[in-house]
Amino acid sequence: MTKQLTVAVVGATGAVGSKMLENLVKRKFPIKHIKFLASARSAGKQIDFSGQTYTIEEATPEAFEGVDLALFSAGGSVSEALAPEAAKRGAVVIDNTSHFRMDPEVPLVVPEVNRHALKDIPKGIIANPNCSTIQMVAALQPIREKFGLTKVIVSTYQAVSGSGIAAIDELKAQSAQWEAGKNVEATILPTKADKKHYPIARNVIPQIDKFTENGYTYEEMKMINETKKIMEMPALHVAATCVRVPVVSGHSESVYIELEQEATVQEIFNVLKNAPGIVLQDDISNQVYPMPIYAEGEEPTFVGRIRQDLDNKKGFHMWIVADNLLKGAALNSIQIAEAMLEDNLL
Ligand code: NAP
Ligand code: 3JN
Repeated sequence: MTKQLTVAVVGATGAVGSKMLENLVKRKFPIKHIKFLASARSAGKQIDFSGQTYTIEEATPEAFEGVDLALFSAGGSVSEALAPEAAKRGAVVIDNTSHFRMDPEVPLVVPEVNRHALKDIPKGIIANPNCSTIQMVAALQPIREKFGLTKVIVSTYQAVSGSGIAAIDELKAQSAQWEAGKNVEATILPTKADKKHYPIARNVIPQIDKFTENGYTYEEMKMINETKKIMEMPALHVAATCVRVPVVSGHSESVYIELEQEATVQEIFNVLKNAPGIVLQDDISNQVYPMPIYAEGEEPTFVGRIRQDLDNKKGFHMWIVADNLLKGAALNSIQIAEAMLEDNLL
């Protein structure tokens, strides 16, 4: 019989947390007892889960007593403060924030790519990568296994849901303001903390997260550093440009790769057709290619528009799309927990 777990969802009222709850039910995750944790603002409010109504609790260290599995998506500072408290009380933590991702003692896991890393969790914490990184490495790993990989250059087209519920609401409000001929109000993007805010309706914004000192944004540096860590390829050349687009859910990526060995488009099709978690959507004669509107609510990572570079036989271009709140966040976290259960690590 499958082990039944006591699960805590931290950030249960958020964009990622609500997808966690939906997918725990959808995937029939073995739950004995579940706790819904959020900020003091939400404590005492009601939340529906699997046909029943529960009360949200404030996330405190004591809330993790008796918890086997804690799924965190309430921001880096909450994870910094509370993930070690949960782990100290015996919970396995799967953290969706960037706080622990580059810690050498914390595995950063996409199960299709580096499931083996789950065997060693010295801090009791596993990090879930950034959404844009997950879908890219899921698609690149099977290609890398067959042909080797030396370089990755990616430009992203990221949906507003990556920036939380408030950003989804803002895109919807701005679209309505445009339609009504009213002034468009911008208060959230590119980041809440920045001095300037730009509209996202009818716009694209070439900034996700704040700028680092080298001119790349934190989102871009996450993609660069996390890709190298997950693929265990510190010398891989990676560059990223991350862009916000007026799409509610589903991140898209234009990716250029260089392989160690020569390959054909047909050989890459053959590899991706059999790859776990990947759906090949590439039939240009019938205009078949991945698009975020069709990826929303779906579990796989979709890949299409695969072309050989015209000047480099080892160079290939492709288009990768996935639901950023599912494979990019909640689903990947649940798949990590499922893999641990299967391997008797939880
Ligand atoms: P969101 O929609 O704004 O939700 C934030 C959640 O965090 C809410 O449940 C909120 O509870 C809770 N929270 C805020 N402050 C808290 C506190 N002091 N203590 C406990 N809970 C608190 O944001 P989201 O899009 O779900 O993202 C949440 C976090 O997930 C992000 O900050 C990021 O670290 C991570 N994330 C990861 C990815 C990824 O790429 N893997 C993608 C998106 C987000 P209240 O309702 O009570 O305020
Ligand atoms: O903007 C996106 O599309 C993805 C955003 C992810 C995110 C948002 C706020 C904080 C993260 C993340 O997971 O990298 C964080 C964080 O640094 O924890």
